[in-house]
Amino acid sequence: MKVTFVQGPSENLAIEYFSRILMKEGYKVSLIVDYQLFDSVNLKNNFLKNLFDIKDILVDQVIKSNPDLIGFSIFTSEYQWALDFASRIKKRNPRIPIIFGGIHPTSVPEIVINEENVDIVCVGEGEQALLELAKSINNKRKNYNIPNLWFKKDGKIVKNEIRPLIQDLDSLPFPHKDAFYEKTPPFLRSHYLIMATRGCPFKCTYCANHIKFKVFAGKGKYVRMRSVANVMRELNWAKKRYPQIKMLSLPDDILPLNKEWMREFIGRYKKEINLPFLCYAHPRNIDLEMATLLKEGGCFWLNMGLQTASEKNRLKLLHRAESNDEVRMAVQNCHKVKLKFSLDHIFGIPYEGKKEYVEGLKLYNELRPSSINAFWLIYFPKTEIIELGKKVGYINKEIENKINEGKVSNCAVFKVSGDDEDISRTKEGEFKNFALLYTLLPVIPKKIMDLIIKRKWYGKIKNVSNIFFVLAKIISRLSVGQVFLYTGEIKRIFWFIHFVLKTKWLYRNIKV
Ligand code: B12
Repeated sequence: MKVTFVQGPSENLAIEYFSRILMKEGYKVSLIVDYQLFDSVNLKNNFLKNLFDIKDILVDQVIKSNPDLIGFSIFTSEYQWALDFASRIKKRNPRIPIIFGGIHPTSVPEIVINEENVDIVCVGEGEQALLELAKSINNKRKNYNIPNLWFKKDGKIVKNEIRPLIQDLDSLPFPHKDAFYEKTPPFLRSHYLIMATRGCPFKCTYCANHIKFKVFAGKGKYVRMRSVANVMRELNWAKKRYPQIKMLSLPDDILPLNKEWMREFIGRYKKEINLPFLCYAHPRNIDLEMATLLKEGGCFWLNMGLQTASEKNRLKLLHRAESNDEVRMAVQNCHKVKLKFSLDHIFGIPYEGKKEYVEGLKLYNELRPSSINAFWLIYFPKTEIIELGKKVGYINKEIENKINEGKVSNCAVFKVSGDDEDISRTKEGEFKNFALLYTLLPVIPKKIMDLIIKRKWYGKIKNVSNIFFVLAKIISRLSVGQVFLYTGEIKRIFWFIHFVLKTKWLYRNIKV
């Protein structure tokens, strides 16, 4: 029994967990990575994309890996890519079942299961479901009653119930990192990806969490944490196995969920691992003790969402209850202990406009974060904010269908190509000046910003081209010593180009 996973260029923890679980049961796994050169959320160009497209070669590799099951783990941004890939596989061999799982199929399973080239959909957590599916395929006895899975059977769709959420995260084995590490050069393995939690206590209207919260209602506690001992065991194992690791990324929705946990974690982390790390938090979690713990533990970057300067809109439109004073406290605490932090801001929130963006300039100039991530609102399938988008007329039924099919741009930074749907960006030109100013604000002295606000100079910047955004981003990263993010990205692209060209050459000349 063999499962082959197909994935885009980002390391994927779900695939790493599944690989370990399947291997422990004696099943074989393999991973085919499509580097999607010039076809990613933030870097898209149709000419270059076609030039570096090796999908058919990769499909050949999938078929040659001789799988009994093929799995895709999908965000909305990857859905169309995955459908294209699946259709190419089916053309070569229609008999191998294909399963789609991840946040996109969990949000809109009824759309995904109706796709011609998708046989099975996983709604929610995949660990147990995939294992049971592999067993049934291995035993040559088709089992259509596996909780969390939807099947196609005799022209009908079998929808199984959702199984209880995994409560004891420590019961999971450590992710099989080698799956991805074998496909990447050593310099890309210096950044260790690990999650200590599952779930988030907040239900922001633009985020996928409230969808999962609904899907898993009545299926056990939604917000779960691994024990500190379990996380430390993984980190100590990883440090020994991958000595090249230079930093850690903990992209949990909110890492500092529990103070006791953080005290214990940071205490051990400092002693046993002592590498810089980045993580995400909610302003309400960052009191002085937490900021101090993070700083002392080696957190070199903390990211928090604010999304709008208007307290009223934050609560009413986004369902975020933190007040501006609470945000001020969190920010002051970070400044006090010299913890670098960024704040996320969303442009294009329905009912917001120039008035709120000017309010934002004032608030951010008072808070002076290390960096501001100015994003355009992306509407993800089934998120509550879609209803607001409909009310203000940005979204109609046709656009909603496109959102559900992953056919609108998922680039939060700027519009990537002309044929992408515009939605909230219809007024992009009008708001671009603010986005540029927000990005540059941390490097502009406070007094000059005050002057720009007082004299309303923000109104003078118009029709900013994307290149200025890129430059502004680079300047803001340079100012906080994060150039390595760009050098890393450039190295990554060159390595991918080299890999793709080598693969093409080998296929043409040696027919591997
Ligand atoms: C880590 C992370 C990243 C990482 C790694 C991405 C990756 N490829 O794994 C990075 C930083 C690269 C990233 C980037 C982006 N991300 Co992100 N990311 C996350 C985060 C925080 C954790 C995901 C994770 O690894 N979870 C741990 C694994 C084990 O659990 P899981 O993903 O929930 O999967 C479970 C089930 O879905 C299922 N399952 C998953 N895959 C499969 C496959 C099969 C075959 C089966 C059977 C089951 C199954 O089983 C899993 C385990 O139970 C989530 C938020 C969250 N808490 O989930 C956002 C999230 C997934 N990201 C999101 C977004 C929007 C993005 C970006 C588009 C942002 C942007 N505009 O640039 C990019 C897109 C990158 C891309 N490749 O297209 C959204 C996706 C919304 C959507 N509808 O698509 C999320 C949900 C955040 C949110 N709050 O809304 N992200």
